[in-house]
Amino acid sequence: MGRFLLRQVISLYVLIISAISCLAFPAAGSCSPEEAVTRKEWRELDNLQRREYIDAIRCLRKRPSVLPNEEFPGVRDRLDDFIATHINYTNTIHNNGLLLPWHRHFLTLWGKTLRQECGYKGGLPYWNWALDAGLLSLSQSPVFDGSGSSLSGNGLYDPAERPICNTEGECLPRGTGGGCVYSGPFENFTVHMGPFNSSLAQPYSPLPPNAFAYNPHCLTRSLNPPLLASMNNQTLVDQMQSAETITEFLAVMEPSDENSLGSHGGGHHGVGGTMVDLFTSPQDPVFILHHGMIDRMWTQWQNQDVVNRRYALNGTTVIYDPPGAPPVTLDTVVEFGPLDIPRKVREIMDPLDRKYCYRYT
Ligand SMILES: *[C@@H]1O[C@H](CO)[C@@H](O)[C@H](O)[C@H]1NC(C)=O
Ligand SMILES: *[C@@H]1O[C@H](CO)[C@@H](O)[C@H](O)[C@H]1NC(C)=O
Ligand SMILES: *[C@@H]1O[C@H](CO)[C@@H](O)[C@H](O)[C@H]1NC(C)=O
Ligand SMILES: *[C@@H]1O[C@H](CO)[C@@H](O)[C@H](O)[C@H]1NC(C)=O
Ligand SMILES: *[C@@H]1O[C@H](CO)[C@@H](O)[C@H](O)[C@H]1NC(C)=O
Ligand SMILES: [Cu+2]
Repeated sequence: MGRFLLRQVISLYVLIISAISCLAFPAAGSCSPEEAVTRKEWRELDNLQRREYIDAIRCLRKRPSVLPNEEFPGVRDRLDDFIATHINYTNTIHNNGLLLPWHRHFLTLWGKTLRQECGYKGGLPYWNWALDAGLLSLSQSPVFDGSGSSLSGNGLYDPAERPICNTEGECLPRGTGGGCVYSGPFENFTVHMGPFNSSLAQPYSPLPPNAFAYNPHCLTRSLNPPLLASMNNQTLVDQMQSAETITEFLAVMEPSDENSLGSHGGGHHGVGGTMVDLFTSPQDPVFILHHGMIDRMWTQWQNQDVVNRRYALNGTTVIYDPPGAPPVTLDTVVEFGPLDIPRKVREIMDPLDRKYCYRYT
């Protein structure tokens, strides 16, 4: 009798404990595809939805930062918290095994902040660059047409724009702008940090000097259709989707060789200007949409074979995967500065995890 009672007490106890931990960790488990928020391509949003997203970004500019301005002079508002965080980790989250997981989480934190602090209701939009990779002029793209429901168009043509060259002295054909963005919602949009020389992005490098200095200047672009055509076209999308391993996928998306662009680099250089600065590129609003497409490519590749691909990783935690750098594992801890607690890579691998719960069209 007594033992029976004891067992009942124990099961009641277990019940209470699990109820409490359920409340404390409501994010545990996974959500169904039906519950998931759908992330759509920019063209799939109507003008009103596009403007809601644009307004939400403007709202971030009006919200106070979490990082203190005395310590981070370039951080003037909530958007800048994201920029400073990206600067801080640049040399550990690019051209290596962390590109995909780190940026997946960064995008989600961005979306969460838009919803919680700026009343944004939709899913994050993405930019399917393959739809624009055949255009002679990107002003034909709804993302860049310069209208009030675009993310603004080109930068002013700057005849003095310097070509971008790699460490082997090979230079990319210059883009069509180079100066300040002069149309659409982000005309004369002031950004606060950078630019930094890409030579500062090196394995084990310290942060650039004055990494968080205040240097107000306009958002610049230099749209480059031929570059986009060669790095972000549908053939390459198909090649990524038919990759057998994450290593093959990354070889197209973002080779760790610093002299090849991949589709990740192609999107950055195809937009040009601010987007080419490895440290501060999230200052261009199109950054989130470009990385949305990257995350979509990864998600779709993972979904083709969940058993073998959900937790597939390759590469290191140091930019350009130098020999001897620590390999990324599911237990690697990634940090997000003031934006979130540190996370294990394992937590970031599944978009249908409760803490994410999104899918792509
Ligand atoms: C942007 O700057 C240019 C040059 O200073 C100026 O002519 C134009 O009116 C500005 N546009 C807006 C919307 O402030
Ligand atoms: C970046 O630094 C490299 C090496 O110090 C230098 O050769 C190059 O001119 C710099 N580029 C810019 C745009 O300042
Ligand atoms: C896509 O880009 C690759 C690599 O630059 C190129 O070989 C291929 O011909 C391109 N495909 C199309 C359809 O433009
Ligand atoms: C990871 O990538 C390296 C270098 O590309 C390759 O040699 C290795 O086989 C890959 N490992 C896995 C598990 O794919
Ligand atoms: C920058 O990274 C360091 C080391 O990981 C961390 O302690 C610091 O909080 C980070 N700061 C920001 C602004 O992300
Ligand atoms: Cu990045």
